[in-house]
Amino acid sequence: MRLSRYFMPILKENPKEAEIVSHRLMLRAGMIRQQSQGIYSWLPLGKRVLDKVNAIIREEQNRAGAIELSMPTLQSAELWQESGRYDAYGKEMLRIKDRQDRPMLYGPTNEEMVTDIFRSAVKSYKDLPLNLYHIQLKFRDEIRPRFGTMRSREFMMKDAYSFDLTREGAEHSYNKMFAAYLRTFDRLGLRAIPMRADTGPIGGNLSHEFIILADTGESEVFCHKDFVGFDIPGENTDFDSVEGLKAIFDKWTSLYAATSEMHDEAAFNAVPEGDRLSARGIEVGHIFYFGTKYSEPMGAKVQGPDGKEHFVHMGSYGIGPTRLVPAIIEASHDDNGIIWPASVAPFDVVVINMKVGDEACDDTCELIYAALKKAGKDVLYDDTDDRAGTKFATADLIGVPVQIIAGPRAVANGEVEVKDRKTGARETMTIEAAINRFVA
Ligand code: 5CA
Repeated sequence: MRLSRYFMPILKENPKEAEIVSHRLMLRAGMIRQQSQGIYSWLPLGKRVLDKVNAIIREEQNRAGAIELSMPTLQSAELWQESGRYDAYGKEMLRIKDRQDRPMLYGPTNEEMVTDIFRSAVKSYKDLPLNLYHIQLKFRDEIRPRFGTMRSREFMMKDAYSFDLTREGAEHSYNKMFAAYLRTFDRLGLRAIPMRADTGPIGGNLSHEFIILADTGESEVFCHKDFVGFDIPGENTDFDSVEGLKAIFDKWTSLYAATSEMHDEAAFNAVPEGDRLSARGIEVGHIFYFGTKYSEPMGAKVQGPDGKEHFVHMGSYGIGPTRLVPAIIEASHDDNGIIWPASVAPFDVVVINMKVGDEACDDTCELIYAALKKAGKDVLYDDTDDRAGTKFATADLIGVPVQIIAGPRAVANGEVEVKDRKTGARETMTIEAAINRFVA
């Protein structure tokens, strides 16, 4: 991508409305724009990061055996009347009437709709277990939308829904998502700690929130500090192994960890004082087991091996991609801007032409740009006529992991400078060596 032809509206000044660093940096880097309170456009740079986050979420959901579909944002009120949640959900639900005066709503979550899909097609235990997910916009008319896309009214959610014949089966489905979440957040460069949590309007009594520790987090959390060093389940995790996944779940729930709603002071005080971690955190995921709460009122049942009909046991599993992007920034930035983990960086590398119009600089940059693109890298080429200082500041602000800097003096020697955004380390090397770092 040539920056001169891209759309990346950088702000020079710090936006006054932004209270936390991620919101400030997302606005300054031209990643998002507020359209009305708590409703955002994702501008091209932001969209790239969001897509990469979603790609990782999707890979790990698929690895754990979940199957992707797509459900609409608008839902009919009837479904919610069946489950009894239409009235119970309250003011957070945006209610709409269509031209025939039929009550509709902008979905805050999809338990009812997915249960309806399930009951229309699945009749036998032989088709279980089943886990269906989508990555879709949601709307919750939050009283206090704030911190940009961290807590917005329209936001994206990966929501998965599992169906099993028995409680034991449902627990295995829960453990699959539990392990998938540990892997997902790790691949996003985050350390998320599962904590016992309140279930709120979703319901049930088994639930974990996945929390990232951050000073700007909205939740107050308490946990054993050893969680910070626990091993993440590997790529070869066997998601069909009931014992294997149970062992992962048991290990990750063996020490104290709770959000303030579930906090038990006495249990926390039993943790040796030096091991106690009391901090603020950001909830990036939340998983629930709620048994037959929706399947019973909505009549979602299957025939079991005993020939009888059984209401299915369900769970739901959410991750907030549009919250994850600012959460990653909260965890990874410095005074100059964002520092993206390579896995979600909007570009792998930025090529900075320090003297556009200088033949040697132009040729060198074009050569590097073409070679890296050919190697399948996402490359941003700063070919604008901005001052070098402005280009450096922009490259640091948008947080691309590697900068290749081509200035007249180095280029005259057949060299460029390669800067690591995270460490700030600069290395002068031949043009060929710079390319080979990515191609090899
Ligand atoms: N149906 C269940 C799970 S699929 C559910 O709705 N769970 S939830 O309410 O906990 O939301 C799941 C995730 O969505 C949260 O962990 C959070 O990451 C994200 N999320 C929830 N509300 C917001 C919001 N207002 N802004 C941004 N992300 C949000």
